[in-house]
Amino acid sequence: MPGATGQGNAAGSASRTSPMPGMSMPASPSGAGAPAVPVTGNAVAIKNFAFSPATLKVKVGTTVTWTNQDTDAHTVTSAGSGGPLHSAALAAHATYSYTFTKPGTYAYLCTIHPFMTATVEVA
Ligand SMILES: [Cu+2]
Repeated sequence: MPGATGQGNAAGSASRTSPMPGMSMPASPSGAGAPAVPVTGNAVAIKNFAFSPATLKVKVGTTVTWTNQDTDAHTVTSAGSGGPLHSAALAAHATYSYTFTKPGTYAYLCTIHPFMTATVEVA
């Protein structure tokens, strides 16, 4: 019988060349940062005698900030009675913020120019 005892097996030479660390680039297909919904966020511009966007959709707890980009003064005032929005007259570049804590549709306007109307939808 041959004396070979089979001990000489090369135990699977560990010659795997590992890639350089830090080169992990997960290809997440849904990683695009741009949301498809056009009107989200928490900022409303007051510009050219209009609120932009005219309809803003936010989640409960969002603080919305209005910024007057006109040289004329404007206000952010809830339409009807009992609404929560009561800004002072905002001079140019002045801001007003409000945190929406309840879901609902909040219509508001500028009391100086009542044709300026817009809505915040809180869900
Ligand atoms: Cu106004």
